[in-house]
Amino acid sequence: MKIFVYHTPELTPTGEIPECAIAVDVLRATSTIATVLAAGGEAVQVFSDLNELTEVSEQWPAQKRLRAGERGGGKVAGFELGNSPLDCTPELVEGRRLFISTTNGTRALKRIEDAPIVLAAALINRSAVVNFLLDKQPQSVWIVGSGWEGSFSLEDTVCAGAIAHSVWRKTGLPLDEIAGNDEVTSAIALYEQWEDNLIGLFHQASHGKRLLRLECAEDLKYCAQTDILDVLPLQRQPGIL
Ligand code: 3SL
Repeated sequence: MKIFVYHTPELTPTGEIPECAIAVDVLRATSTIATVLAAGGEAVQVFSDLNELTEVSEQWPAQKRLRAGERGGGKVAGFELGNSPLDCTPELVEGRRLFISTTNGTRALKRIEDAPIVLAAALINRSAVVNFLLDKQPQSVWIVGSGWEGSFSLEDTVCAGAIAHSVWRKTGLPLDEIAGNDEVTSAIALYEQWEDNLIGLFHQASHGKRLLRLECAEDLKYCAQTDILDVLPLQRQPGIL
């Protein structure tokens, strides 16, 4: 298995797809997706465009759907939810489909949706993703950070490093047999530096600071936890996990 890390969807190679592609948006889209599925959500359907989300979700029974929209960290007017995983309680989401569009995370998922295997990963479900990789042994794996509007993000890179580090340690292979590009080695180094203080890293991160200004400190704490949900958000058809 060769792992490649790309810091943003824009940095992924064009004209090729890996056997397995993993979208990461720790703050907060993939943390929210994992939470919804762990809480019994029927599925999560992702959209880049808010109007398309509204049109498609209207064809779904009202009592069986939830609409989540985030732009600039805030909730989109008229939607039931923004993008806080803490709002996604079993009481609210069980048996319902979440239709969601966020600034960066859902764009990353849309970018990789043509890969044969597509996953959504966050720190909270890291081990479920790693166990899947070790079991299926895909030849090529892309871990794609969502970043923020095309730029690098610490929180997505540290999660990519957490996944790659765990695969590396569990296989016992030399790092250069696992690392497909230099970004993998640097993501692992970032993870090794911060693994005992991920919340501290989030407080350094520009998007972490943005969310703190929006009074989302509890979201940061929740998303900084590792391996708390045994859930594998696996795409069943393009855009639907
Ligand atoms: O960019 C995104 O997709 C979001 O996850 C951003 S936020 O954490 O909801 O602000």
